[in-house]
Amino acid sequence: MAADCIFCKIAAGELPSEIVYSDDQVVAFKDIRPVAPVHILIIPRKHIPDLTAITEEDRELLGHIHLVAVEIARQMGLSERGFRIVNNCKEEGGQVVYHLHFHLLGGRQLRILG
Ligand code: DGP
Repeated sequence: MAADCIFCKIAAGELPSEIVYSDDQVVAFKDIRPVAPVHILIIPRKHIPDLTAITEEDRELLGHIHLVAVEIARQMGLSERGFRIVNNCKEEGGQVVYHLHFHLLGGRQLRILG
């Protein structure tokens, strides 16, 4: 756990959040500023600052995060409609919170990127 990391605190239950999924490796909770009807953040319990900090050791964890994302999407009725998984990496990627997280977005038509 990293000091002063809000997502570490959420994962540890030290800050309130609307958790939709939790296991020994990851926690998923509703984004405080949703930009879509479904907007969930999926985070590893392990403090990884951003996507560039992953190592070979995190290979299984990253696969697990995606399996969890798909399962949550299924539970939210999005697996047929479709959804988006986004990682914002560092400043120009729009990252604000420096604890690795993936946004699960859906429930409305999302614009094509680019
Ligand atoms: P990013 O730009 O990818 O770093 O997105 C950070 C997201 O985290 C942003 O959509 C808002 C959300 N967020 C920030 N602080 C909190 C919080 O304390 N609780 C929850 N649930 N979400 C938060």
